[in-house]
Parts: sequence; C-alpha cells; structure tokens
Amino acid sequence: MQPRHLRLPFALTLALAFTLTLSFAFLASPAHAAGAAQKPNVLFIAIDDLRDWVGYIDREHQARTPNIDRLSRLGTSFTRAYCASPVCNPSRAALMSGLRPSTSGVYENDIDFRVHIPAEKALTHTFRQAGYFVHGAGKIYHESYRRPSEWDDYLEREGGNPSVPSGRSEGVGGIKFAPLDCKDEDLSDWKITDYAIASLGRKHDKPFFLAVGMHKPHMPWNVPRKWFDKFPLESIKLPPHLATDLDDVPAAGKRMAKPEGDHAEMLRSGRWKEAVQAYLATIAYMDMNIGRLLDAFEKSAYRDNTIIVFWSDHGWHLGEKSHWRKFALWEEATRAPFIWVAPGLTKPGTRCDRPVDFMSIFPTLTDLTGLATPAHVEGTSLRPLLANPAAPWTKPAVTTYKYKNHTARTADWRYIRYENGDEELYDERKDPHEYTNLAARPELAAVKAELAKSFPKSDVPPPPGVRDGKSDQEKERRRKK
Ligand SMILES: [Ca+2]
Repeated sequence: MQPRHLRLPFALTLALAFTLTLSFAFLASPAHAAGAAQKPNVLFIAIDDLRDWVGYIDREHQARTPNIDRLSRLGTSFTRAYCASPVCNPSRAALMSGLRPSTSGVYENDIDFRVHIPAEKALTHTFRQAGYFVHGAGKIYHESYRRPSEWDDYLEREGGNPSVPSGRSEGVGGIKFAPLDCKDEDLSDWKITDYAIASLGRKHDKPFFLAVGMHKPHMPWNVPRKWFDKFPLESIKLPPHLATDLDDVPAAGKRMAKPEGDHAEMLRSGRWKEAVQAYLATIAYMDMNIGRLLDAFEKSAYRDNTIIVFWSDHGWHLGEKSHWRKFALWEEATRAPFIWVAPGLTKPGTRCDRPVDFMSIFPTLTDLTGLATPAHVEGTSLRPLLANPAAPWTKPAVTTYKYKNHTARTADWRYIRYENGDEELYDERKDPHEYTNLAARPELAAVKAELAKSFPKSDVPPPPGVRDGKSDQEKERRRKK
C-alpha cells in the first residue's frame, strides 16, 4: 500500500490530465476537429418577385402568409432588407457570387452572368470545396442561364405550368393574371418543393447545401382558382399611392417609372384591383409550398443542425409611383422579405429593423458554417445582428439598377443618385411611401453626401451591345406579348 502522501498527487495528476484533454478537445472543436460531418447544413430558400407583403412586415397589405410567418417565428426576420439590384438576373448573380453589379458588370437580365462570373466565384463552389453536398431545384439563378457544373445534383425536369385556356383574358397587357382550373400539384413549384422534401427525408453522409427556388409569385399570376377565392375582389384595397407622386421625381426616375406603360394600360382597363387580387393569390399559393417544405423540415433529422436563409430576389410595384414590376430604385422595388434561422445563434421570433442588403448572404453563410470567406466577396456577415438584432449597424443597404444608378437606405433616409446626376432623397421617418423628394433642399446636402459615401467606388461599364436603349421592362413586355 502506498503511503497516503503519495496517493493524492497521483489523483491530482489524473485530474489534471483529464482537464487538459478536455481543454484541447474544446479549443480544437468548432472550426477544426469537428470535421465536415458536424458542420451545419444549409437550407437556402429563394422566392421570385415577392415584395414586402408578408405577415411579419408592417406595411399596408392584405397578404396572407401563415407559413412564412411560421418560419419567421423560428429565427430572425429583417424588416429592412434590400436587393443588390431590382432585377432577377443581377440580383441573383450578385448574391450568389458576392460581386455587386458594379463590380461584375451584370446589370440586366440579358447579360449572361456566366460569361462575367466564373463558377469558382460562386457560393456553391465554396460549399462544395468544403465538402458539402450542394444540390437544388427551381429558380436560384435567372432561368435562361443554368450552370449545372455548379451543382452536385439539380432537378432537371420540374415540369411546366398550365396555361390559360384560349379565349379567356390573360390579364392587362404585360401584367399577366388569371385563375386556373387545375390542382396545386400541377404547377412546377409543387415539384420543386417535392425535390426538397425528398432530400430532407434522406440520410446524408455529408453536410448539405439545399437550394429551393420558387417561381411564384413571379408572373403570370396563374394559380388554382381557390387561391383567388380567398381574396374576394370586393375586399381588395389598392396599395397606398399618390397620383401626383412623380411630379417631384427627376427625369431619370420618371423614365424608370414609365407611367405611360403598364400603369396607363391598367388604369384604362379598370382592372387594378383584380391584378392586386391575383398577386395576393399567387403569394398565398407560394406560401402553401413553403408550409409543405417546413412540415418536412420539422419532421426531418436536420431540424436542429440546419441554417435556414429565406430571401426574395427583389420587390414589386403594383401602381405605386404609377409603376409596375421591379426595375426601379424605390422602396417597393428594392425591399424584400429576409429570414434567418441559425441554431444556437438566432432567437426564435426576433425581428431586426437594421437596413441590410443581400450582399450579406454569402459572407454570413461562410461565417456561420466556419468556412473561409473568399477574398472577392463584397458584403458583411450579419452575425452580430443574428446574435442581437439591436446591435449597432452603421452600413446602409445599397441597391444598383443598371449602370451608375444607385440608392442607399438607412433607417431614416433613402438617397437615389442616377447616372445623369439626378437625385431623390426621402425622409423615411415622416414619409415611408417616399412621396416627397427632398433632394433639392440645401440644408440636406450633408445627408446626401454622407449616404453617397456608401455607393460603389467604381462602376464597371456594361458589356458592349447591352445599352441598346431598351429597358428590361420593355423587353419583358415584348416577350410576354
Ligand atoms: Ca413624389
């Protein structure tokens, strides 16, 4: 038997060794020793043309989005989130690559982003390099420019959508809407959602990045009739608008609004409320698919170790500023829903009112998953705001539409500066609908100068041949006719 005085040090040595082992394991854990298998998965949900009409955003609207609301209760929802560009292709190319339109030159829908942004710069590439299984379905990038090489797997056959029977109205000019006599299952978004549900039901050997891109509520607003019936025409209110709103908007802004186009046609038709009803119906249809996806997610093995990011590529005007669609730099065209669920970081049901833009998506995802953010990525991780939605945040949200037209948004102001030097300035505290342009007030020159500091320092010219004088709006109208 050992003398008593020798036994204690032995016990201490054991305890010390145990403590040291634990310390090393702890120190090494999150970024290194945990290995790829323990990295959180990513569920990346993209919506097409969904403006700020969702339950969690206080804006006069009649949208019903019980499932997006349910998602917002799981994490942090942003009330002031803005796209990098109010057009599908540049918005998506920017957030997927971390390169602003002013850096990549991808300003419009007819600029093939694949020519200007190599696959190695894409978010998908970063996750694949880190050992993730990167797969998806539906609309993540602009439809015309698929790049299968970016994905380990992608739903190829999502099916089409039923069309409006001949002889029935398809809407008003380029604003396409009509109820359909078909089933929910007959639309491609149903099949896209099915792809994601199947993936969430499978066992994955590697951490996954699952991208799900809904086509709705993009036009045509053709969904089963029952969704229209939920919004009786007599209950529809027009969005807040001012007939004289463009009077104090400079020429460059008026050209974007193009009141003689969609809006004049809509006023002549007398069908403005029908169009609003159809947009609401299409949002409700999309929300139903989000519900199916959430049901599968909550039943899955991945509900506690998956980061969810939910975004829409930009907003939408429905007659505000006598404008329809996106293609402009005002609140309606630039603001979109934005929700994050990050296990262990976001708190359920929290709301963040800080202005942010979607250039934050790439660096936030790499930050939260412990991957290195590639050097080319513009934008800032939202980690501080996900941890504390009231944390200090000084960066304005910045949006660009076409060459050298920029807007910066803070909680208090929106400043727009067009290529030709035209300006708009709105006091968001007093004027949330941006009715009164204050840009000419000398006492506000310092406000404009401060906001202009956040505009891109240099602007890559668009590729030759693109500036043909036709706007995306005109081209979209021509195509749909
Ligand atoms: Ca105005």
